[in-house]
Amino acid sequence: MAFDIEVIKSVYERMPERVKAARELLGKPLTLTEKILYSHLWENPATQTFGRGADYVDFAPDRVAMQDATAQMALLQFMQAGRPKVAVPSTVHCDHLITAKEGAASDLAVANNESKEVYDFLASVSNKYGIGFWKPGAGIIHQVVLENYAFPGGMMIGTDSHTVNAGGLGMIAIGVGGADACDVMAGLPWELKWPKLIGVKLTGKLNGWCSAKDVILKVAGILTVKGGTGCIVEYFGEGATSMSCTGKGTICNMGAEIGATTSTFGYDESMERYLRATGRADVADLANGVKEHLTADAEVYANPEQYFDQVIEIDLNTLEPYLNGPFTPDLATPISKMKEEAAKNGWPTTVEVGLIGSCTNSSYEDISRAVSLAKQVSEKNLKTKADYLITPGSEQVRFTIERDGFLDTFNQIGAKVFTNACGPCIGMWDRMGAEKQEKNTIVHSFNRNFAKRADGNPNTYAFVASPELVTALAIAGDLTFNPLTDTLTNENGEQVKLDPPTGFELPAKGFAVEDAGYQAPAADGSSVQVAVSPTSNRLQLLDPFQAWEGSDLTNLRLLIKAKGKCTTDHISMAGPWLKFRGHLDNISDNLLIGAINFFNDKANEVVNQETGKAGTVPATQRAYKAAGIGSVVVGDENYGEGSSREHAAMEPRHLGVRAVLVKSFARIHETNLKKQGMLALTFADKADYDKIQEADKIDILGLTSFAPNKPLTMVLNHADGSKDEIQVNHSYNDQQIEWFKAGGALNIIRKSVS
Ligand code: MIC
Ligand code: SF4
Repeated sequence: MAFDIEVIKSVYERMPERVKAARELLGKPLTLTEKILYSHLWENPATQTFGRGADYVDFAPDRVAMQDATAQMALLQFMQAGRPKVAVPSTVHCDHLITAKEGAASDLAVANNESKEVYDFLASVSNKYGIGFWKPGAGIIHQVVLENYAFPGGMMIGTDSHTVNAGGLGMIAIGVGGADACDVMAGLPWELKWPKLIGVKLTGKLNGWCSAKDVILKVAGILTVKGGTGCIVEYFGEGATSMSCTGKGTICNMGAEIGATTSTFGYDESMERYLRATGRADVADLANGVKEHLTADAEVYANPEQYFDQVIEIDLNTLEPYLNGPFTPDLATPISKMKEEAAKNGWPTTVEVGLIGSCTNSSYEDISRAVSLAKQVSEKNLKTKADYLITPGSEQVRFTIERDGFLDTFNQIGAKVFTNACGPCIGMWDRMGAEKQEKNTIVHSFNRNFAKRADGNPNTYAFVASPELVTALAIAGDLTFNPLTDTLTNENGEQVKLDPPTGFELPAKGFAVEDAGYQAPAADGSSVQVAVSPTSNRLQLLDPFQAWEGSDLTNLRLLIKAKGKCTTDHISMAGPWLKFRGHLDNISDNLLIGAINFFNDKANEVVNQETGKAGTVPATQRAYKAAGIGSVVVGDENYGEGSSREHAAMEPRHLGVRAVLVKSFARIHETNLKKQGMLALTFADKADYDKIQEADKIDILGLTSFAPNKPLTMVLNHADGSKDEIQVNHSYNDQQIEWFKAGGALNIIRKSVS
């Protein structure tokens, strides 16, 4: 039986009437997205319609998922909310803290030892508050959620940007910061700006070398890393229904890379097959009973232009495999153009390592298709040129692919299998020689390829592709090898061509697993003790942030004016810093160390304007804090792109930064800043970015009458005595302004409890 089947039942019971009411209210046919959103409103029935991209709306999500690197902060906050138990089903997944080095068995043992304190903390908090706990080695959060918890028509939030993966099973699943998760677990509504809707019509059918990954790689090329901001993407058409459920998951998962709030697909037979194969026939039967509510009304898909804000059409019959990168996931190059592009841009073309797996591409289908290529190595007397590494997404997938002989085939081409965890995808990869910082190329089936992300080397050129293409390029050892047209020279000196990949949507013998790694919480956790040592360097209880002083902010210093791309990896790097995710003061030592200073083009070097001396960003900010001086961070477009990690908002808050002023924000990061009581501001005129000078003293005026839709004023007092006054916008609503005034949203929950 599926977990929490009662929750699913009650969602399906109320769905028909809520969908009907929404259809009447809107007076038009509904998209799937609208059906799910309207049936999850905090207040039902809906009495008003909501403006897309305009209104903030309260929702009641069905569940919460957290991964270990973000759960620590989420749960440290939840512990302060004073509730005995989580209000909705919630889970914790230990997947981010395991370094990939030697291989699964020994790496897992090292992590269990190194991170024991954190795992024990997460296990005991989970036990106490009724949270399901997935142990290290059980798998990556999103794969485990897809296999066990996701259900068509449901709504969930998760403290990881790739929570959106569950859209593959027809959910509205959204990545959030830990403070948002804390609200929902505490039984409070969850707020989101009503999204705009992008429809993607998939015609034709995937064939040959193309896979679901290529659909999202192409979409990323079209929409770019910020094109989906504020939008939910709904996929439909014959190309959608003919694709596997896990393929849909891949598309939704990587939808985080276009900034989309989430992506989803209507319920269809592929989802039903997947539910049954993963032991959830009960969910499939229930879903079949409300089928028509789990997809859009027919009129919508027949005339999408009338119902979506933007429509994109992709013909799967003519789609080509893509390679996206380097350094950004939206630089999309079809494989047939790679030779030309690589030469033009001077990208190194020898592929050193091919990596498959991760939360977005480790389904049975993905692995079986990659294995069909690995098999050809011996059949065609080839030799694999690059290293080949695999991170399975879950123990269930790993156990099943081992049983079916796939791991043996991979072993024959010299593959190394890492723990079922994030590993290299999040910089937890002890790659030999990376410290030499040599220019090199890797190809992987992960989501993100920002500089330094996989191995810490800024000169690693990482390209994202399907597991099939990654395997072919690893065999060839050449980024410009086009398996559709090119041949390889085998060990006998003959020219051979790789046959297109083939695979299985689901295992013919069914999935199998001996120990999935799940630990159920205590029925009554009230006597469970949660201990945090005051001398720990991994965990630190949170002190409340100070409330707003009630006046305008004056004489602030510019901490850094960041130039160009500034993702959450630049603001709060992962990899070696993941170990401090439960200790706010320690992790604050990575604040903005990856951001490029506009004034010297260097990372992690700014001038302390009080002393005139150059120093690192965290040290300079600590000096301002010690002197009681607030500061401002200035950034470019899509600031805070990438992860949901709220550390990127809590660190500046903890160290005394008062405002972040940028050309535009990524959604999750903007909310995280607001939640933590920071000022998240945007330039009314983007050209004003150029007016910010290094030694400015900055005032923020208008805070005593801070109100929705009313811009604030920033005065830039330049060192030469001149000044500029600029208008800065914000998107705070009344409630968010209260968070600012209280010094953070948590201070309000805390107050309501005490
Ligand atoms: C990522 O893919 O960047 C991560 C690591 O999963 C993050 C979460 C984190 O930083 O802990 C995400 O995507 O939200
Ligand atoms: Fe883990 Fe990578 Fe997936 Fe993030 S994208 S959850 S780091 S596997």
